[in-house]
Amino acid sequence: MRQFKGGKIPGPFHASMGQEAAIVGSCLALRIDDAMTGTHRSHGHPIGKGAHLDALMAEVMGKEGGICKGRGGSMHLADRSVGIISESAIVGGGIPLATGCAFSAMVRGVDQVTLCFFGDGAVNQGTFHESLNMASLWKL
Ligand SMILES: Cc1ncc(C[n+]2csc(CCOP(=O)(O)OP(=O)(O)O)c2C)c(N)n1
Repeated sequence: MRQFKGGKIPGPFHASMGQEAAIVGSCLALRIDDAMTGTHRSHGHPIGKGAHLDALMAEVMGKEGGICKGRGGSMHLADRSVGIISESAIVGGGIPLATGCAFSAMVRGVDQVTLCFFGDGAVNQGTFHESLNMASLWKL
């Protein structure tokens, strides 16, 4: 937050302070090859999944050395090397991606788990209801 106020972080900045326990509790149960999707606020989540802090911080600051070469910024910390398939500013956007990822694991016959983070606001989105419907039908 200090860096943002000091003008070091480009674009908007949505802190995930206060969400640490949920991140640690859920990510510790995952393997590195398990998948995860996050939101506009998912800063601590890649850390929980095992991402390297220097490349993560470089991404938040929009630098070339970042996990997405600084093109994604703080709302798109998708570190594929630790299984994060998407972090997105589109509220509810990660839920169908997580459903598709879980479907892919089922088709491939692997025991890979997909963890999907979203805020309570996303529950009001069609993607939430559609994705849960499909997940239930396909028994994901
Ligand atoms: C599809 C979509 N609609 C609206 C917005 C504008 N928007 C950005 S954050 C936000 C609130 C999200 O609430 P919640 O999912 O509970 O997350 P929080 O920021 O409260 O942690 C909204 C409506 C958006 N980014 N995407």
